[in-house]
Amino acid sequence: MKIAILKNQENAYLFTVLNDNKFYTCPSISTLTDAFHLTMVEFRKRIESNVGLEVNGELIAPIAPEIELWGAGVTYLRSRDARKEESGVPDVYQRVYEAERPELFYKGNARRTRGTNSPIGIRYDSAASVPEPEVAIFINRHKEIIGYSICNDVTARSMEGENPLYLSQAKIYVGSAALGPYMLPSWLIPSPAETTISAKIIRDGKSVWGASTSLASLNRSLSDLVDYLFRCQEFPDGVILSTGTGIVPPLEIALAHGDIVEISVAGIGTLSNTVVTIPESPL
Ligand code: DO4
Ligand code: MG
Repeated sequence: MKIAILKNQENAYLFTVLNDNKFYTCPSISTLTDAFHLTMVEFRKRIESNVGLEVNGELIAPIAPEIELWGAGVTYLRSRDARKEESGVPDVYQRVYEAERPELFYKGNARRTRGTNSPIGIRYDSAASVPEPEVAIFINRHKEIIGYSICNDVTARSMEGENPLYLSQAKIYVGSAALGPYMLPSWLIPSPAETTISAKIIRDGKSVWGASTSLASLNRSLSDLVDYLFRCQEFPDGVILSTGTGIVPPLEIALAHGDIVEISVAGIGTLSNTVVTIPESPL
């Protein structure tokens, strides 16, 4: 069982339960925001017992207008080491990796987040950009993790490498976040070691880079990340947190216009997005 958000022919967004490759409405939950208002026990009861009509539509990112997307950073050794290699100030990454307080940053909202099969962006003014394949956790308003999905925290690598104070520009621009294709209810997630994360970049039909890791290599506990995220913050409609990348391409690999990025997480599925260059004035 997985949760999917579909856009139907009337352009309505439907909260659906995916079972045996078929999508069903859930009569007592209309939106992801509704789900984030329920306790986990109530959410589970409703999606397990209250399956409605079979429906179809286009898969869109599992997020809603009221829900923010945040990111955690330098939570895997690989992220720390890759950032130290490219940065003029490697010390900040070493220090945050070892610190009690994690790095947390705002990444976007529903308008900024692309679903599977929608294009993701690379900035025209960044010499190198990379995908960041991450597990995203869905946290309800009661601070409970109700589900897991896949996030691509696309990053303008050379911009962040030039100066970490450019982080917001490197992380938040048109097409810099992708999420989906589904949310796996948290009680169905495999063990951390079995929650493998793999990614590849496909160019002209051929894989030009690929790597994998697992959630077991995350250097922090999920509950610790959630605790820090909720410090001095209100999330009355819940929040999605991308937990950081354990996969970073080597310096000679950068995304190019037309590439396809595929990220697969065991138990959840594959998030696939084509890369487009974002010009200076996208509109
Ligand atoms: O420190 C900058 C961001 C780190 C990040 O996004 C990650 O480690 O995934
Ligand atoms: Mg990241």
